[in-house]
Order: sequence, then structure tokens, then C-alpha cells
Amino acid sequence: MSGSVGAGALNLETLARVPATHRSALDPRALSIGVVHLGLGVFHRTHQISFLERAALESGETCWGVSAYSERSPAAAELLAAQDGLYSLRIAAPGATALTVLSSLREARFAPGDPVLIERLCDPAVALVTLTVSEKGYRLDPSQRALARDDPELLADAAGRPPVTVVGQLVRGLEARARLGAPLSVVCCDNLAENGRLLAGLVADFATLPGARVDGGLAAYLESAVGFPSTVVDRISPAPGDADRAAAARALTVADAAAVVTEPFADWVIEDRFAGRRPALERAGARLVDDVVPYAELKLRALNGTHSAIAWCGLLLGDGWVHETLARPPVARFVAALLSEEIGPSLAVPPGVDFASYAASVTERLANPELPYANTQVASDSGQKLPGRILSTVRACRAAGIAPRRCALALACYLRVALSGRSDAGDPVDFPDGARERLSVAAAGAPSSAAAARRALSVREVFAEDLGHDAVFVGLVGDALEAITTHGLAAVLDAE
Ligand code: CS2
Repeated sequence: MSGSVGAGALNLETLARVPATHRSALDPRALSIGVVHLGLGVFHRTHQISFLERAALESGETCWGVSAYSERSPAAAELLAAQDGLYSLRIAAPGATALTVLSSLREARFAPGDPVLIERLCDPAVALVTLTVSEKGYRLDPSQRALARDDPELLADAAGRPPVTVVGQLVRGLEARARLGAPLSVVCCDNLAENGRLLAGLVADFATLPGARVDGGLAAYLESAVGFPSTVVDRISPAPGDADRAAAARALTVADAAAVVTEPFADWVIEDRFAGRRPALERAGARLVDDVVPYAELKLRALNGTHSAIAWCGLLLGDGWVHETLARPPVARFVAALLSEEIGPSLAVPPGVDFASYAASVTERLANPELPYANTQVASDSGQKLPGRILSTVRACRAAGIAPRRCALALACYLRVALSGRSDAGDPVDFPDGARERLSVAAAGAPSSAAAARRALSVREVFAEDLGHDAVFVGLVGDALEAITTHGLAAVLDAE
């Protein structure tokens, strides 16, 4: 990677000027590439890179440097390429902070159409592919856990152009690698239930898209030499801001445009289904287990479900940040009840986990004032996030005979802010979420909140077939939406 962007910027040459306390003990120049990563966002930098860095330090292996690709825009890849892959990770907690330049990111490029990505995927020295492309990045029909078969980009990739979609890139890389036969582990690190199984299904599905041209050898290779372990990833990592970059520059004495910030907590639970070699991730604290499903359900429903619920409440209440919303006693009470009366009792917790302690740690982490997380960031792509985070609890509650009242109130908050685009005080609220338009079209002209809820819940792409036909659930959401619309969320929460 080439690089300096100026004497004052972090890169391999200026690294020597960074105070030793802020440098990793791992020499970036000594690392060779063994990992390909798709989705070069903040979370990759705070999570997988930090596990790989620790694993390399603990094991002494220098063969797990990362070649990472941004997917949506070239911006992150350009920033990191200009810094020779170097960036600082700050860990922020009340009363403690640590800031270190990590070494493991060795190459940063823009994926769509890049032939180097396919070359890397065929390199026998690469044994691991990790992905953090967000729920949206897989181009799913969310209610089906399958590819959206009418997605024009997927169809164009399937017909054989240089791939622009994530699944298209994986398929083309795997197709080429199949000729080599070298094993590979593809590790999905997005917040989706049974994410490895899901991704394996999407890769297989690609060949069935209309007009798809896929090499006949791929299926046998997938079967015999490619592992798709499911995972659970956890580390709260907000989008960094100017103040974070300024703090990094002060500590490092050189500018770091790719600086990121995260919390002390980090978890990576991985199903032990690798194919071939892998980094010693367990030496970095990753947990290798036979079955990730209970861990995934716990994390998606208790942490992410709560996060989303707080964010929707916060947007209606006019708050910018998650910790600010959670500091409101009525919201804290609502969240506690959501966890203890609906999420906890409808969940099969993993062996050895005490749900009440887990729930307490979740609320403590989300309340961390040192790590402001924007309500709009959590609310983005809500339509894609809802099924695993909230609807799973709704279904489990219905099956267990529990009335999902708090889930219904959370969803009503989402519908209220998504449909109105305003806070309760009437201020405009905006967040990117493809489902909003569909829901607005469905609910347009509804004569009452109950009718708006009924129509919105019949949007199959978000709520699947079952929930729109569940009269009890539709009634709960309708009542909650009516109450919020009439009295405002603050009054509704006060009366809870
Ligand atoms: C958040 C997650 O933005 C969001 O949707 O709920 O990114 C959350 O911070 C992580 O999953 C924590 O591990």
C-alpha cells in the first residue's frame, strides 16, 4: 500500500513518532495477508481487527493480516489506504480510556468490480473471510431469509458482470477458488439470527436467480471445503465524530482520520465449524461453541431489541442520544419491563447465563455517557432490523401466552416516527430506512391509528405473513399507536 498524505498524518512512516504507549506491540510490516474482510466500517475496526490483533500477539502468528474492502462507498477505503491501514482504537468508559494504533489492517480497497478482491479470495494464504456489511448489505427479502429475487443489482451480478453486490462478490471468489480446492471459512459478523447458515443459503441461492451463470463446480466445493460458522458479535461502536479524531490526534501527535471509539466490552461467539486453518481467536477471548443460536437470540433480542426500542422512544421524545433517552426514568422503567416481562421469559438462555445479570449489563452499557450513540444511527434500517430484534420476541411471547404489550408499544413508537417523520413536539426527524416508504404507502389515508397500524403490519416484506393476521398483536399495536398519537409518548410512558 502506498502512502503518505502529508507529514502530519498517521502512516507506516510516521508511526515511529507515535508515543510507544499508543502503539501496538505487533509490527505491521511483519504481517502477511490471511484474512479478507467485506464491509470496512467502524465495527470491523473496533471488533474483528481487535480480536485478530490480540490473537496474533498471543500466538505469535504473523499470517493473519487483513485485506479489507468497503462496499457502499470508497471513502473508508481511501482514508485507510492513505494511512497504510493504520488507525487508532480508543476504549471509552467512565474513568478510563486507552488509545492504541492497531496493525492488523494491511490493505484497504473498494470492493465493487475490484479484480484484486477476487484474486485475494483465491489466494491459498487466505483462509478466512469475515463480513460486516449490515443487515441491508445482503439484499435480503427480510421476511424470507432469502435473496430479494427482484433486486436489479443481484440479477446483473448473477448474469456475469464484475460483481457489485456482496453475495455476488463472494460467489465469484468462491467459484474461482473452487478450482484450487483450498478450504475457506466464511464468517458472517452481522446482527442476523443464524447468520452463517443464512449466508451459506444466500450463496447457494445466487445460482438460482433468473439468468444466473454460476460455475457447475461451485456446489460441490461449498459442500466439501467451505465452512460458514454462525457467530454472535457484540461491541457498541458509534460513528466517530470530530471530537474523537481530535482526541486521537492529540494523543498520537499525528492526525488520524480513521480513528474509532468503542466500549471496554467485546464478545465474539463463534460456532466451531471452520474449514481449514484459522487464527487463534480463542486466545483473544472469542468463545467457540457448538451452537450459537441461544447466544444469538439473547444478544439480538435483549441488547439490539432494547437498543432499537430506546432509539424509537428517543426520536419521539426529541433526544439525540441513546444514553440521554435511557436516563429518563420512565424510559428506564419501560426498558426494564420489556426485558424482564417479555424478552427474558420468552427466551431460552444459553447454559450458565443468568438473564437478570445479562439484562443489567445491557442497560449499563447502553447508558455509558462516554460513548454517545445517536438514536438516528440505531433507527437506521429499522425495517431490516425489526425481525430479529423485536418480532422474534413478539412471536415467542405469543407462543408462551405472554401479551407482548411492551414490544407493541416499541413498534408503535417506530410506526409513529417512521410515518410522521416528526418528534412528538413536531420537529422533523429523519433516518435512512427503506421500509418507511412502504409503510407510509400502506398506511396512507388510514381513518384511525388502529387502521394505520393494521395496514402497516400487513406489509409482508417487514412483518411477514403471520403478524399482520394476528388480531391480538395488531390490536395491541393499534391501541399503543392511538395512545401515542393522542397523548404523546411522554404521557403514555408516565402512565405505564
Ligand atoms: C445497534 C448495534 O446500530 C445498531 O443498530 O443496535 O450496532 C449495536 O450497537 C451492536 O450490535 C452492539 O454489539
